[in-house]
Order: sequence, then structure tokens, then C-alpha cells
Amino acid sequence: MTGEKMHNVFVYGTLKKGQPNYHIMTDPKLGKAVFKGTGQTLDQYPLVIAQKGNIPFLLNVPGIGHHIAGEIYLVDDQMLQFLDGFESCPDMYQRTVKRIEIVKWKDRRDSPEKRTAGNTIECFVYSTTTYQPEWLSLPYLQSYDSYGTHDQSYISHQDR
Ligand code: PCA
Repeated sequence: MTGEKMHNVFVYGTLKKGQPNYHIMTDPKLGKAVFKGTGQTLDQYPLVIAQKGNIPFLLNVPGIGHHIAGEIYLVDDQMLQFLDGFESCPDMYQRTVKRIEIVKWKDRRDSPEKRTAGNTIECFVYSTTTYQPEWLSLPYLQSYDSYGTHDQSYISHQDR
């Protein structure tokens, strides 16, 4: 494990704590994911719920929508590869690097001068450019919650 490269990943959808796919982040068989803190995208993006499965999509169109809320994880290669497969990357989502503003960092011991609220960190994010044009007319969320007030709870793959 020591010396293995870890990757920053920002999740904003079903992979967040309390959301339908969070169990992936805590499954040691799939690799390692360590929660580091909460953040929001430095740029604004449209975040919509679309498709049969009521799936959250961050449309890769910076400058419209909101600063999207999410969670920052440090993940190993194995977990990153699993997530790429799970998110049908690059067909449905593409994993790109985006700048994330830290809202709250969990561990004050790691790089205290850099990892504090208001500072930014580069993270992988699963967003999409391969969306239907009409998705841009859907309501834009700032913070995704499958169990929120939108009546569009996420439907997992096997139930679609
Ligand atoms: N899973 C990824 C992208 C959208 C989704 O539901 C995430 O939570 O960031």
C-alpha cells in the first residue's frame, strides 16, 4: 500500500454519504476510498436528474447553474478503475479534472496550510458532454439528494 498513488475524486451524486451508491465507497473488495472532506465546484455547472433511472448528471458546461456541492475522497487505482466501469466512463460520463473549493476538511493534520476552507484542490469528477440537448432545460440542482423533494428517486441498474 505504501507508495501507491492515490487520486482525488469529487463525488456529487449517488456516491455521496447517505445516497444509493455510497456502499461502493466503503466496500474493501472494490479498493480503497478515504473521505477527506466536503467541497463545491469552483465553477458553476448545471446538475440535472435525467434518464429512466433518475440519474444525476453534472453537465460539463461551466458558467451556468450552481457551484455544486459534494464530497472529496482519496481513492486508490483499483477503486478508480471500478468507478470508471460503474459510471460507464467514457460513454455516459467522462472523468475530467476540475477545481474544487474546500468547504470543510476532515483531518487538520494533513497539509494544514493548504487544506482549509476556501482553498481549492484539483479532483477527478464524473461529468458529461454526451448528454441530450434538452437536458439543459431541466431544473438545475445545487446539491443532489436522491431522497429529496423532487419525486425522482434514483433507480438502480437492476430495477430499471
Ligand atoms: N455518481 C457519480 C456521478 C454521478 C453519480 O451518481 C457521483 O456521485 O459523483
